[in-house]
Amino acid sequence: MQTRYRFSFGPWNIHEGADPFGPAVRESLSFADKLKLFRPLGYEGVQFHDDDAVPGMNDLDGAGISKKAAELKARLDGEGLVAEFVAPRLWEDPRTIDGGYTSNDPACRAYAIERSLKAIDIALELDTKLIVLWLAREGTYIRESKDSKRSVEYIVEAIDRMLAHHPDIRIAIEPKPNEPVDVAYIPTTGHAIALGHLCADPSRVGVNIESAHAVLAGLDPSDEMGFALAHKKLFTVHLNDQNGIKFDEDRSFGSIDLRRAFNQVRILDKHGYGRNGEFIGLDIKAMRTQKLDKSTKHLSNSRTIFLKLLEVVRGLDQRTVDALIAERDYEELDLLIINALMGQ
Ligand code: XLS
Ligand code: MG
Repeated sequence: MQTRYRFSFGPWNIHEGADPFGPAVRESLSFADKLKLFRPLGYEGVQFHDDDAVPGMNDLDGAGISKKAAELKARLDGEGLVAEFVAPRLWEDPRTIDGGYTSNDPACRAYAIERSLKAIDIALELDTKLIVLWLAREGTYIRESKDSKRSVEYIVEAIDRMLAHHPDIRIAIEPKPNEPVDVAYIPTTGHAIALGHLCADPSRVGVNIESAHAVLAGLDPSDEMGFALAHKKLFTVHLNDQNGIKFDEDRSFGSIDLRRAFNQVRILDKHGYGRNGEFIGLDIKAMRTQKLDKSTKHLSNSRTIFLKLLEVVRGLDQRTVDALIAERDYEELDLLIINALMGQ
């Protein structure tokens, strides 16, 4: 039976084009307007940062947060959308300047944990049990500023608090090797999976693999996905593309290296990713040069590219592939794949 894929993205993927060297170049769309775009673009899942879901959450008490989240759930229902995950945004508040869970200031560490527990409360109201943890500032600019062993223990303590907060929530760690910090403590899929085994309930800790983050670590995203699949840890994905080891580009899926994208689709489809409700999540940004009225093409294009690559994957003559593998004729297999990608 073939998987029918469902697609998701986050409201931050419709973006005003600001970068570290220049301001916004497109007007902001309201959150309500963004929500209306999902279905026409072919997406049914919404990825949330906690404060995308409940703006101003730091100023609300538990009841206030739940009420706002319940209102959002009704709006999602009205648009025919579901929440895929909620991610605590632990990188903008002044209390997270030196990291969240690994901050050297105990009050800041306490804030990061409290904020994460509130993100779980929001997720439960939105009827999702998946929490994504991008550990943006859990790392250092200079090694001497923190103790790397103690930092890993702090992250484990924070995750254990989250796991204890609700018995059904699952945590997908999104590894990234650098940016915004110089060096992150959980840079790769392997680190994230190993970290999960230090936690109180490893079965509820997995990964969100972002293609670009794997490339930034000098790794192949499809092999990272295979590693996670072998561990039954691929809770979700952030597909996109990345032109080499530089700043995080979040380019449209397949737009830089089509064969690398093909191999991600191949490994996901071959091993039944999506059959337990996992989404094909995108994490992509329109180029800064794109005009406002055409600034969602990266979303439709990425989905189209995924589905076209899926046709290529499923259209391969597996007997020929197997015969070439048996012959160890990888030169011919190479040409066969390239021809398939060129539509021949
Ligand atoms: C940033 C992250 C993004 C979200 C989730 O690189 O890719 O996934 O912010 O927290
Ligand atoms: Mg991401």
